[in-house]
Order: sequence, then structure tokens, then C-alpha cells
Amino acid sequence: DRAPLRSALLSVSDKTGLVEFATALNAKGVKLLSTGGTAKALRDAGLEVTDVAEVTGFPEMMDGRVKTLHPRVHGGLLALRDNDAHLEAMESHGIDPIDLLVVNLYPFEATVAAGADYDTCIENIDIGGPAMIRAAAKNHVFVSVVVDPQDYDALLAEMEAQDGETTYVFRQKLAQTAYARTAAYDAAVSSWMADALGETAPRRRAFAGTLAQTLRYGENPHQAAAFYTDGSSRPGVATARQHQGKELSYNNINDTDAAFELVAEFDPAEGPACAIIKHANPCGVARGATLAEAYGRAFDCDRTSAFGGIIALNQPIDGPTAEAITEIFTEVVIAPAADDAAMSIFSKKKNLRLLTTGGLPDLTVAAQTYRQVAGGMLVQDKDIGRISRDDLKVVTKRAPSEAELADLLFAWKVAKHVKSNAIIYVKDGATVGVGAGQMSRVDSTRIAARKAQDMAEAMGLDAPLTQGSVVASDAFFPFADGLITAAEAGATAIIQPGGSMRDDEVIAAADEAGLAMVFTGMRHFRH
Ligand code: 93A
Repeated sequence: DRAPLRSALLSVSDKTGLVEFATALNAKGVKLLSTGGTAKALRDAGLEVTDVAEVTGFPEMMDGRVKTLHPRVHGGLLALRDNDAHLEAMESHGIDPIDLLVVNLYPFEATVAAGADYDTCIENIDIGGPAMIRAAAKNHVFVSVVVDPQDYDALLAEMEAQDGETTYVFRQKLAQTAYARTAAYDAAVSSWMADALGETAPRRRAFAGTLAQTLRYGENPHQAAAFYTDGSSRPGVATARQHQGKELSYNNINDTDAAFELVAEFDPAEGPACAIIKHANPCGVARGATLAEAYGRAFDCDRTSAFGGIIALNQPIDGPTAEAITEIFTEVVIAPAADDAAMSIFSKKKNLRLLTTGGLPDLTVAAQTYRQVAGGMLVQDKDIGRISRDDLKVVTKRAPSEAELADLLFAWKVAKHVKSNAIIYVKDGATVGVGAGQMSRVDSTRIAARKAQDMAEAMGLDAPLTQGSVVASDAFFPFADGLITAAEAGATAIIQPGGSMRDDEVIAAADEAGLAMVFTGMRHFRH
């Protein structure tokens, strides 16, 4: 099951480690064959190398679009070395075997990420490279294929251990890696083109991803995990710059994303806002006259849960905000930017991870979300649904006041980012109670009210902050009980999609309690 390695074709865009690797191969007696730029780099380093053009009898042509697409290349990669007919074909057509293929592709993903124009992206779609990779990988019973400079050392180590040869299992692993690369590459091309076309139909999407980071572990230490990025250059957790602190964990990345997407609901032009996330749910979201005040008000929603939380801000962090944040233990802070005063305050907290992004996520951009289930994958459009005042339908005798309306719209934005069943109490532009992830809506309503009561006691307030608050429910109240619970906690207005069989009962209960209620006609389930 061992295969000799006498000849190698090298054709790489990323020339990292190329010369060292080729020099080591050469020292083991491997004959080198190469394409234009790669051959030049090798020759410049003093290595002897044959041009592919010499082998094919054709020059590289059409701006390099046709370099290696030739039977002398593909025959050399695909021929079965133990098949008489294949050997005869090689003999009669002057095809020499190629035992090792070293290719990394035109940097399509990086070209897209750099914001290149359509034609430049098209020119960066590699055709010959993937064709060779797939050919070599198919013939892994004889041929080794390396698609990542990080694997150069492993190949040299294998040859060292196997008297200059490679084992079948080793080549099989290389082949598997190679197909992962070509699959991801084509998925990236397809996704980019879908974006260019504005095509959002989930059935036409491919799953594109590039390994960004191997994570220490997943949700729990016994789960292996990795982070894949989709090449997007938009502000977000995947493109953020980390200034300090340990590597982000799986849960950190998930929570940081949730925090930043939520805070981006609040237009910085309308003032500072802060979201604090624990276990992918907000435990406080608030606006404030200053960013520090927004943080403080978000913190006051649930000071207990905020400990060890993830904080997202919609404006550049200043000194006073950093000062307030560092008063308790915080895992991650993410914001568009941080000024010098903030940076210097954070630098004293070595374990705090500070991320800046240069901007906020654009929540109006259509995208897909993926969820794995046993035996498959669920794909759907990302929830970019938004409502405005004009979409609201007042269903009660009393219409909400201006102040209530502002809070209702605030609460609705938060509800979109809370796991169902979601109930959010809001007062004066700050959450004062969040009920998340319960199996019954009335339980979410009760839990949020009880937590507000606990906070009032801890803060020495006469009445819980739910007194005079408004409530958002991510889906309709199936019965009046949830609404009655909210009224008992002091809520004066409700925002919910409506659409229950018992809407009449729920509306009657609202009128009875003197509540104002509006229907959005849009649901925000999030599971
Ligand atoms: O334009 S291509 O798709 N046409 C080809 O026939 C071809 N063969 C190899 N691009 C092709 N390549 C790619 O060229 C390789 O995948 C590699 O990324 C690059 C190396 O070019 P050079 O050696 O000239 O730097």
C-alpha cells in the first residue's frame, strides 16, 4: 500500500513555504514540474524545474486560463500504475506519471472579501487547479495531493518515515482534505454569485466556509469544535479585530454574535445603546443619554445574570463606559471602535476580550441561517423582518401614548433576538424584565416579572420596574392568562403579532385591565 514519490507537479498561488518544501522534495530525489509563477519562484531559489508548458507542448495561454488542462498532465495524475491498458496509453502518448500534486488555488475567497469587482472575481475562479486536485485525489491509491501549505511538513515527515514513500491511509487522508477544499471553493463561488444576483432561494444556495480557527472545544469540553467563516467582510464577530484577552471560545463566538446583532437594531444616530448577553439571550438592553448610561441601565435589568456576560455597544466605547464595564467580570466586549481612554482601561483587565469591528452589522442584508438536524440541514432566510409605526394595528379601546409607543417598538426589536417563548418588559428605553426560552408563554411572562421584582428588592426600590412598563411578546398570546400576568406586574401596553384563535378574549382582557395593545402582524420566533 506504499507508493513511491518520484515526480511532483507544483502550482501554487500562495507561495508560503514553497521554496523550503520544494528544496526538501528535491533533496529526496523528487523531480519538479511547475507552472509559470511557481516555476519562476523555484528557479529563482536555484532549483531545477521543468515547465508544464514543455510537457504539454502548449504555452500557457489566454491569460493563464489554460495552463495545465492537458492529457499529459491529467493522464499523469489519473493513470492507474498497475493497469496494463493505462500503462500502454501512457507509453503511446508520451505521458509521464505525476506522483505528487501540490496545488493551492487562485485566492477566490480573499478576492471577494477584498471587495473586488465582478470581473476580477471571475478571473480568480481557478479551473485547472481544482481539475488537477480532483484528479489526483481520485487516484489516491497511487498519488498524493497537498492543497494547503500547512500540510507540507506532514508530507515530508511521512516520506522520512516511509523511506521516501507514502502509505495508502496517508494519501487517502490527503484526498479527503482535497475534496473538502474543492467543495468549499465551488460553494464560495456559488454563494458569491448568488449574492451578486440577489438570489436568496435556499434551494439554490451552497454551503461555503473556510476554516478560520480550530476551537479549544465546543459547547462543552468533550466536544471538538471549529469556526468557519464565509468570506464576508461585513462588520461582525467573524471579521472583528481582537485587541486583548484569550482566544474566543465556541460559546463566546455564539454569544458575541447574538449581542452584536441585537445592538445593531439600535441606530447609533438615534443615540447610544447597549446589549448584555448570557447564553445567547439578552439579560439587559438599554438606550441612554451616554453610552455609559446605556450600559448602566442594561446592567440594572438583571445584575445577577450580567456577571460574566458579553457586552455589545452600538457606538465607539469611551473611557467612562469602559470604566463602568470593568467594575464586574465580563467575558467579551464588542463595539464598532474604542477610544484610547477605553483601550487603556480595558488593558488592565487581561482576561477581558475586546473586539472592534469598524461598524455595525447591517441587519437589512438578506442571508441564510443553517441548522443541523439528524440526517440533514434546515436552511431558511435570516429573520430580517422589521416593522414601523405604520404597521401597527391598535386593537384595544385605548391607543398607546407616544411614550408607550416608543417603548413598544424598542421591546419589539429586543423580542426578535430572544429565544421563544420571549416576553420582554420595557420602560423608558430599557428592558426591565426578560423571559426567554420557556415552553409556555405564561411562564416567560411570570419569570420576567419575578426577576424584575428580585431586582427591585436588591436595588431597594419601592416597586418593581415593571410598574408602568410595556410588554412585547414574540408570538401571539394563545390565552388571556399571559396578558393578565403582565397587567398584574404593572404593564400598561402590549405589542404582539396577533392571530390567535382567541384574540377576542385576549383583547377583551386587555380592555378590562385598561391596557393599550397593538398587533404587528409579524412573528419573531427564535429557537
Ligand atoms: O486559470 S486556470 O484555471 N487554468 C489552468 O489551467 C491552471 N492550472 C493551474 N489556473 C490554473 N492553475 C492555477 O495557477 C493553480 O491552481 C495555482 O493557483 C496557480 C499557479 O500559477 P503560477 O504557478 O503561474 O503562479
